[in-house]
Amino acid sequence: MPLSPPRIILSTLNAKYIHASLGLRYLLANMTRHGGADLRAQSVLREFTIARPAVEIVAALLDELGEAVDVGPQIIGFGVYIWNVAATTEVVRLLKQTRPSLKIVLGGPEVSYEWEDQEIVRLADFLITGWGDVSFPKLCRALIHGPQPLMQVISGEQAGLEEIELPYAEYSTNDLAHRLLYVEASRGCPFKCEFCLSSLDKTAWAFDLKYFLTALDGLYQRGARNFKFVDRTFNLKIDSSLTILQFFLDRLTPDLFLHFEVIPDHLPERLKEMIAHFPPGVLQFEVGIQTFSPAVQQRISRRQDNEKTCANLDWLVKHSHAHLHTDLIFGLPGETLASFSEGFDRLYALQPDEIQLGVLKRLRGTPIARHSKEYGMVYDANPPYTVQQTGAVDTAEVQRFIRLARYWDLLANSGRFKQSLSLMLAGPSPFAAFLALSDWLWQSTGKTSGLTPEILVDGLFTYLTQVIELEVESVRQILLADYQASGARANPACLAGHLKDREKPVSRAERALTQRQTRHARPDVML
Ligand code: B12
Ligand code: SF4
Repeated sequence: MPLSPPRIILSTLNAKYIHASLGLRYLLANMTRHGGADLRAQSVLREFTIARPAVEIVAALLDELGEAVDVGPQIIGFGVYIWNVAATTEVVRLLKQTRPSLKIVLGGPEVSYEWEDQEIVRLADFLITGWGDVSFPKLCRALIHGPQPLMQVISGEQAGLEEIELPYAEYSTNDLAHRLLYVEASRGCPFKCEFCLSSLDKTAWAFDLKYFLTALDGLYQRGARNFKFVDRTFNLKIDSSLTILQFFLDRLTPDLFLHFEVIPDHLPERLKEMIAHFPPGVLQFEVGIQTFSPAVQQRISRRQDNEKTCANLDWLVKHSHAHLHTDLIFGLPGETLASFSEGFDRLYALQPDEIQLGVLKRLRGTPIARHSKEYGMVYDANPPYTVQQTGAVDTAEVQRFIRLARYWDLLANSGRFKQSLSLMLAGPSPFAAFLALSDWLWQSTGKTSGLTPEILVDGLFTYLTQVIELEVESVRQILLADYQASGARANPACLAGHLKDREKPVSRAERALTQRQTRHARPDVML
C-alpha cells in the first residue's frame, strides 16, 4: 500500500462481492517484474460490485487518487467483462468528464474482441487485448517514464507462463475469510466449442506445477480452505490432476472445499480412484454437457463422447462423493425444444446434484456467429447477448424456457424440494412434466421472482393435488418433509396444523451437514 496517493489503480466491478478478481491480482503481482519496483509501490487494487452506483465508484476512485498531480499521469486500469461492461462504461464516462487528464486503460475478455464498435473503447485512452500480465506493467512504465506509447490498442503479450508471477499473495486476509479464491493451474483450452471464448485459445498452457502448488500451500497455510479452479479443463492432463488432488488429500480438513471444471468423457481409472478417496462436502465438479444432440455437437465443433459422458457421470454419482453440477445450454443452432427435452431427460436420469439450465449467449469473438444466418439466430445486441430466437425455437419458446430455468433453480437446484421433485417430474418425460408445471406456475403467479418458499409450497400443493390430481395427504406429507428439512420457519397454508414439531432441536452434526450442503447449492457457479 503506497504512503502517498497511488498513481495506478487497478479496478473492476465484480458480479458480486464474493467474487475476487484473479485477473487484476495477476496484473498487480507482475508490476515489479515487468514494470519496476517503483510502479508496484505506487499501485493499488480497488474492487467494486456491479450493484454499486457509478457515481459512488467514481467518487471513491477520485478520492483515492487525491488531487491531480503535475508530476505525471494518474492511471486507472479497468478489467472489463460481460457482466460489468455497461456499468464500467458509465464509470469511465464520468471519470473522463470529471478528470480528463486521467489515463484510462482497459483490458479483459469483453474488450479483447470486436472492440471497434464499443463505446467504452472510444471513451478510454488505451486498450490492451488478451493477456495483461506483462503488457499492463509495460504500458504504465511507458506512460510514467516514457517513451510514450504510440498505439492506443495494444495486443497483449502472451509471455511464457514462467515469466508470469503468480498472484496468490495478493489475496488479503479479508479475501481469505470472506471471498471465493480463484486459482488456475493452467490457462486456455484445446477444444473448440464455438459458443465459448476459450475456443479461441487453441491450446492449454500449464503453470509449473511445483511452483503453483508452493503458492497454493502459501494460501493454505494462511487459512484458505475454499478454492475455485478456473482451469477450463481440470482433467486434461491426468498426471497434473492427480498431483493436485493428492496435494489436497494430504491437507484434508472438514472445511476444505474444491471446485473444478471437468470434461465429462475423460475419467481414466486412476483419476476415479483418487476422486473416490475424498469424503462428502469437499469436491465439486462443474461438468459442461451443453447438448446431447450429436448433430448440434458437430455443428458447434464440440467433441463429446455421449456414451462415455453418461458412463462417467453414472460412476461419479454412484461411487464418489463429489457434488455434480452439470450444465445444459438452450438455443444452440438447430436445437429444438424436443431435442433439448431428450437431452435433459437423459441427463436427469443420471441424477446429478444440479442441472444448470443456461440460454445461449453470443460472446464477442466467438465463432458461433458463423451460424447466425443459416440457423436463423437472433441475439440481443446488448450484453449478455442472449439468444432471442433461432430457426428452431421462436421468441415465445425462448421466453418459456427462461421461465422454466428460473423455476428449475427455485424448485430443483435450490435443494429445497428434494422429495417432492420426483412428484413434479413423474411421467415418461421429466422435462415435459416440468414444462407443464412451469407453464402453470407462470399462469397462476405471473412472476418468476419474489416467490417465497411458502408461496411455492402452496402453489405446488395446488398443482399436484388439483391439476395432476395426486392423493392429497401423501402430497402434503412429502411437502411437509421438504419444508421442514429446508429449515424454513413460516406457515404455508397447505401445511397449517401440520408443523407442530418444527422447533425440534437440530443436533450440531446435522447442522454442520446442512451447512455443507447449502454451500454446494450456491447459485454462483462458473460458466
Ligand atoms: C470467475 C468467472 C465468473 C464469475 C464472476 C467473477 C467476478 N470477478 O465477478 C461468475 C461465476 C459470476 C461468472 C459469471 C458469468 N460468466 Co464468467 N467466468 C469466470 C471465469 C471462470 C474465470 C475468470 C478468471 O479469473 N480468469 C483467469 C484470469 C487470469 O483471466 P482474465 O480474467 O481473463 O484476466 C486476464 C485478461 O483478461 C487481462 N485482463 C483482465 N483484467 C484486465 C484489466 C486491464 C486493465 C488489462 C490491461 C488487462 C486485464 O489480463 C488478465 C491476465 O492475463 C472465466 C473463464 C476463465 N477461465 O477465464 C469466465 C468468463 C469470464 N465468463 C464468461 C461468461 C460468458 C459468463 C456468464 C455470462 C455466463 C452465463 N452462463 O451466464 C456469466 C455472467 C454473469 C452476469 N452477472 O452477467 C466468459 C466471458 C465473456 C466476456 N466477454 O466477458 C468467460 C471468459 C468464460 C468463457 N470461456 O466463455 N463468471
Ligand atoms: S466449453 Fe469447455 S471444452 Fe469447450 S472450448 Fe469452452 S472451455 Fe473448452
